[in-house]
Amino acid sequence: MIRPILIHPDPRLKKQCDPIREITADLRRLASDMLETMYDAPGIGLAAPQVGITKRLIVMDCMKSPDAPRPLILFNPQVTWTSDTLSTYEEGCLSIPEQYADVQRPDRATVTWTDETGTAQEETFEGLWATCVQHEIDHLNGKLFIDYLGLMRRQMITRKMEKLKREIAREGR
Ligand code: K2U
Ligand code: ZN
Repeated sequence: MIRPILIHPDPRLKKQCDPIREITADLRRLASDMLETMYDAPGIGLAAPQVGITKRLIVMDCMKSPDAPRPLILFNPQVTWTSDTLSTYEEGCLSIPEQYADVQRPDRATVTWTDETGTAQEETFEGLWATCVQHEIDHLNGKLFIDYLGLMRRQMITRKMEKLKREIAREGR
């Protein structure tokens, strides 16, 4: 099912998420709900804290082409290597709607994780996948892309999100 995505500021988006000890049916259901929620947004990545679950789980599909989706479910993802070379991408975030800013990150990252079958995986991502996986793993450590911006820019975006949340709350009444 499609789950509501938390909007910044929210304490659950700033938490250090808990490691997953056992891949249960509930966690596999959460992962499939997260993929459904991500495609609906639409997005190319989503982290569990964004749907209010502060556990170390992310999903991604930076599909190369629309007819070749490649949904990935990553439990306890860890970056084990990053390139010295950096790339800049104009990032957004489903928890900070309509705000975009250039963020510089290593252009390649090696990640290890456990997949939904319980199998250990390792892959070196590059391009948009590298940007996306680092953006999602930041979410598991309570870090948002606006944390890479200057204080003024971050405060301006946070104030815009607080206004948006007030408007959503008024609509809801
Ligand atoms: O984590 C999220 O909020 C989903 C992010 C993932 C992402 C952000 C920046 C750069 C790459 C991935 C996005 O909102 S998904 C939306 C999107 C779609 C296409 C390209 C970039 C971002
Ligand atoms: Zn995000």
